[in-house]
Amino acid sequence: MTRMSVRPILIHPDPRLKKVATAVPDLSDELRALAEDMLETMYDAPGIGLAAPQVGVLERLIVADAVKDPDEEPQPMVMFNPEVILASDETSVYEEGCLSIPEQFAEVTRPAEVRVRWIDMKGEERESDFAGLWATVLQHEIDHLNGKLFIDYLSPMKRQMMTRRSQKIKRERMRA
Ligand code: K1U
Ligand code: ZN
Repeated sequence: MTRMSVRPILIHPDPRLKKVATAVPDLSDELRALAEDMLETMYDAPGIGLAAPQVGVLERLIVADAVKDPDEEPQPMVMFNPEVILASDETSVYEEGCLSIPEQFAEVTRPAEVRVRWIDMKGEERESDFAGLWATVLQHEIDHLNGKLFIDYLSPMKRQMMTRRSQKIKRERMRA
């Protein structure tokens, strides 16, 4: 068995975070190992989601675990080629964060419920409905696969402010 590892997370601005990721044609041991590394990276951060472009891999793969309560059983999810196939008219507002835009949060409005179709770790097609934090996180992660960040939903002025702050944090982390 190969050992899982924590991978470095790209910090905005980075051109790789603005690209559209490519669909995964077939599952391979390499892709499954990437998924395991991404789960390890997400839990280590800590975060409740992570998309492959955030670790510099431009393929359509996301991981998530929206169980925030440490007393509850973790629910790691791995999704290859995830797609929102149905979204509710009803919306919800959540104060989102992003591991690629550290230490910054802003309210984003999204559909409250979504139906997602994806390929699981066994290579099987799955479909399920998600609500609450799960719906928010999965939409945020699928946006990453399309080169979209949560700050793209904000006003140009707020987006510029958060980009500058992220750039400063990125420089400080590179010097450290
Ligand atoms: O995609 C990412 O950058 C991960 C991001 C996911 C996300 C959070 C909130 C709303 C939408 C999407 C994060 O995980 S940021 C960190 C975070 O929210 C968190 C960290 C530890 C415990 C609980 C939450
Ligand atoms: Zn993010």
